[in-house]
Amino acid sequence: MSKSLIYLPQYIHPKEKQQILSDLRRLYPIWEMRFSKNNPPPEGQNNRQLLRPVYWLGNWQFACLNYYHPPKGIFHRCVQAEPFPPVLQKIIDKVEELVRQEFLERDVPRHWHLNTCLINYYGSKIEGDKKIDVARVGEHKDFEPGPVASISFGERALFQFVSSRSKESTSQVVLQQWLDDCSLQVFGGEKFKKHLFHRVQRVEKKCDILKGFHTENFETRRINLTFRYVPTEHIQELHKFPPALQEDVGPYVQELAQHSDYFAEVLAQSKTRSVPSI
Ligand SMILES: O=C(O)CCC(=O)C(=O)O
Repeated sequence: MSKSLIYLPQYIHPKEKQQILSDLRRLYPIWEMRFSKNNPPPEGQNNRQLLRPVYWLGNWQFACLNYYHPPKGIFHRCVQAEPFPPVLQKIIDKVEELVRQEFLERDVPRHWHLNTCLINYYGSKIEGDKKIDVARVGEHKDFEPGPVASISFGERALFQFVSSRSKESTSQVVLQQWLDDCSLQVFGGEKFKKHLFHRVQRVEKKCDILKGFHTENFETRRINLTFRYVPTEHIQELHKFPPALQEDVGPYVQELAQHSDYFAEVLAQSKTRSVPSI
């Protein structure tokens, strides 16, 4: 029978885990703000920092560019970014095969392939001598077309699919799943991708801290990688973005460029090759 939700514990082999975590230890995740000068918060809202440091591979969807959101929000949302390290690419090739075998054809768009990866770091913020647990994600949908695949490392997380909240009632949990270390979850289709929202309610605290990641003032206890598909024509080099948007993401790119040759080149190109506004 075809599926639209898969959960496979121990999908990642311990050797692959070791290699992936060592690749991730070379990255310097950043803290993004939700809004920016040219994309200010809506009336009555303040700008805010995301609850966790993040890193993106394949293409970077900066929060202040409002994420990829078809049908209207498709241009100037996805900045071309670093490729997946080889071990991840190999795993993702296998996941794509699994999806093509198991999912209904109508739930897998033409040209679908997992070319985008959001790396979320879950844990506690360290402020002076206080630790503030921020290991959660509020209910939302992922708007990239087709199935989304998710790989987890570290402490297990309580992941929930929920029906949307209305004015009268809070959201109802339709299905929940603990996502374990080394597990793979894939979801797609009308119900899990289009209709329901999903959220991470909490991450266990069994003192299994993940060490050696460049998450400043932050104690990481879970790392989750979600793989998505953005049509390649909607992924653009930063120097082709409108100057105002380049200005908004400029500080983040500068920060990334301090530790990434790739983003150092992106920064150089955005200084020399940008098309001036008319
Ligand atoms: O951490 C997870 O398991 C899910 C993350 C998530 O919902 C997302 O990246 O959109």
